[in-house]
Amino acid sequence: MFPVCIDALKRALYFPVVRMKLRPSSLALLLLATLCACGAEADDPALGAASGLLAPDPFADRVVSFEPGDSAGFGQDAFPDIVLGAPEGNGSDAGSLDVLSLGRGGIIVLEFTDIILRDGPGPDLLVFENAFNGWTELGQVAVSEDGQIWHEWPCDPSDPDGDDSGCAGHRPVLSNSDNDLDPTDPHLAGGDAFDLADLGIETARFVCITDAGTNPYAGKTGGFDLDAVAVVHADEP
Ligand SMILES: [Ca+2]
Ligand SMILES: [Ca+2]
Ligand SMILES: [Ca+2]
Repeated sequence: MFPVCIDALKRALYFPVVRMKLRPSSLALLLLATLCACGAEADDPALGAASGLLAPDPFADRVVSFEPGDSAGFGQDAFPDIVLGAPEGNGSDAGSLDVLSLGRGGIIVLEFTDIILRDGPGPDLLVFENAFNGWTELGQVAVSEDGQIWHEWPCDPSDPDGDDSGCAGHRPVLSNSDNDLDPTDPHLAGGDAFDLADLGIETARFVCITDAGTNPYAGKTGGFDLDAVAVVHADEP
């Protein structure tokens, strides 16, 4: 069970996710994010072909709920599209701007509507933050089949530089819509990989990411910065 994710979904029944209005003060940030995104999103057929999954696409389809924490704000002008679709990684030396900052303790729940995440050999889910050059902001990841019963990968954020914390947000993101790096290949795409077998479950449709609460928080870019999530193994419903 993962109570914060259950609570987030319950609250979403009363406060459904809506697109946020553009604020003039955020135009510059939106421009930066747009330039980085380069226009590829969930329904881009070319990207699907590159990933080996013609249809449906391998990325999150819907944001079920988002509860920003303190020092969130960045990326909200382009929400929810900014966390749907392909990752827009900038490699090991720069972080993507195509991200949504969760803020301190922020929680986001995503859903796959046209595919079902399933357990295959090795990693099954990739989570893309914008880590680079040892600059890490970690988040805890949980999944659910029905949005009620949650299974979380153990996450210890006390060692942000260690790769074995179990959290997301360690590894730089290499794949983007301008290169040929398959965003569903754990060996090529970058990002942090998660295996359903470690949780003892076979399928999932919902992904919940919670800022670890131990990251830098300032301005509007605080905490875990979510770029995208992608399936490695999936079935059609
Ligand atoms: Ca697996
Ligand atoms: Ca970051
Ligand atoms: Ca993104």
